[in-house]
Amino acid sequence: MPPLTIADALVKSLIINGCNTVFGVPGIQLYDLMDAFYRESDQIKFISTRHEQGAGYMANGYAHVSGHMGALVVVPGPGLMNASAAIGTAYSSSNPVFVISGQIPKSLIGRDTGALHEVNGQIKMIEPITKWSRLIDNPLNAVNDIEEGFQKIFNGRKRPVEIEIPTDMFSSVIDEGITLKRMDSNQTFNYEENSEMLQMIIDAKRPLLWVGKGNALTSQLVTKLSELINAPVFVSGSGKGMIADDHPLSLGVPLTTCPEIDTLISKSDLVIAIDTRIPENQLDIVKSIVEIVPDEANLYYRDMINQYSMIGNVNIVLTKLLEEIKDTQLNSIYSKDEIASVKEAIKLRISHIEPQMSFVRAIRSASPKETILIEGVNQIGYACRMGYPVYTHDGYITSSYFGNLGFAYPTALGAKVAAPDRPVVCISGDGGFLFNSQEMATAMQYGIHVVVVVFNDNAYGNVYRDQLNKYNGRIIASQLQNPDFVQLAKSYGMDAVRINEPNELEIELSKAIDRNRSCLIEVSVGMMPSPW
Ligand SMILES: Cc1ncc(C[n+]2csc(CCOP(=O)(O)OP(=O)(O)O)c2C)c(N)n1
Ligand SMILES: [Mg+2]
Repeated sequence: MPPLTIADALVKSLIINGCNTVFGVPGIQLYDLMDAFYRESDQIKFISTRHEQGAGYMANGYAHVSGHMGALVVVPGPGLMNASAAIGTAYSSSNPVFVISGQIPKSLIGRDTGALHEVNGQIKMIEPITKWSRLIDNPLNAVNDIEEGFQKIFNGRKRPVEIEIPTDMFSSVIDEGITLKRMDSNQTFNYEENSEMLQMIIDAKRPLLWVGKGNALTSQLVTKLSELINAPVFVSGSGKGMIADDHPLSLGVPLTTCPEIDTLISKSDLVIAIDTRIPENQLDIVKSIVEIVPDEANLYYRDMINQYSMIGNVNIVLTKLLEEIKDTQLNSIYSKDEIASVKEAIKLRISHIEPQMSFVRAIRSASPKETILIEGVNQIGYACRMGYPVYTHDGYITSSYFGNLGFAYPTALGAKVAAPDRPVVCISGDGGFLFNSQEMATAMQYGIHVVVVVFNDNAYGNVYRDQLNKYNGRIIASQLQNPDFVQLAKSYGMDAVRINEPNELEIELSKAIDRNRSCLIEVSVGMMPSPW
């Protein structure tokens, strides 16, 4: 057998740790790594994209839906920088993406010689958007370093990690006695230390759950907890679907324009925040928080309210919590009618957002329950966040607090790779779509069939509207001249159609989902009112 190199060890470790797909763009610093991928190509697939940002978003969408991890391979410098908006999105969305970046030759690092793709201090650049990063430049430690990367990605908050390997190190031979290991989650939780918080939950008369993103088990546990303690449930955008939206206790993403919601929050004596941060503009009406978080307590609201933190694997904490309280007399005093009337008030408020809600209803009725919807940063996307009901824990993907244009379409492609049997629908604006429309080529090359709905108002529409309304019509840099989207999509070999009305959208989307082929639906729209 030929000796094992760092490149081989890395590719084999990816496989051992359950990764069967990587996204990326090759380049000269990665040639030895690419050759190692070639040797294992029956076990791990390399999806080559048309821009590193596209690859990063695909890894993000893949991580979100697979519940495991996404993997991204990029050349150093511009490759990693191109991917950085996507890595930042994965960071903000708590999606685990294993980033593998090349590096310039070991002897040149830090010398500022102008080596191809050099960014002097590259690792510092990536630090704020990864939970851990490491330059691997010593064959003696390489396997330990790689294993530490997997250990970090599987434990605590799920966020990107990055390793970077100098181009001349990939072919370095590692000790042949080394066995590559599968890493696992090893988080524990000391329940006794948290008994005070348990009592607070038992005592609460008006508990409220506020839930961020989690996996299928988190969703089951959250639903059980809400039923057991009779607590209404708010979710963050990324948490949509953690409790099915047709559940009587589900109140969706808390609108800031609904007085009934403000009243409910301000009358609550305890908010139980499950892996989420309470939006700052709603924090001032919250009295007390018990939060369940995987890593560190959220410090930013500590000075403003009573805050208690249970830190540990969220599913372990919730399982213990349910065991402890299942035979206890609880104190929640909500009546069914009270919660139902808040639900009704929310529905009414959302129904006034037009024309957006007519499109949202059309999208929902055309999409089977198990559909995965990707909410782009556009006017229909904002309305979806408020009014598109979700029934599965992973049925809705946002860009979280990054809120970045361009994330939606490639993220949708990554989601489809992870869930090939489920419909995936991407909601985009004309502005956002052209940030990464080149990935239509990747979709067709690899047969990744999502439906993208492009709402075309020939504008960065919400910017345009704000300039019109808030800046007295001083329109600057917000009008767009677009290509013919239908022709553009067809030139890639996709199905494409242009329509105007919500009822046409329902028909065309339903047909496109049934065909399970790549499709672009352009919807011509005009200016829309603010939903806020
Ligand atoms: C990366 C990035 N750049 C700029 C913005 C600022 N921004 C927010 S929404 C928006 C306009 C979006 O236009 P479009 O995708 O056409 O959607 P529309 O508002 O027209 O519905 C812009 C420029 C952003 N959110 N992200
Ligand atoms: Mg637009």
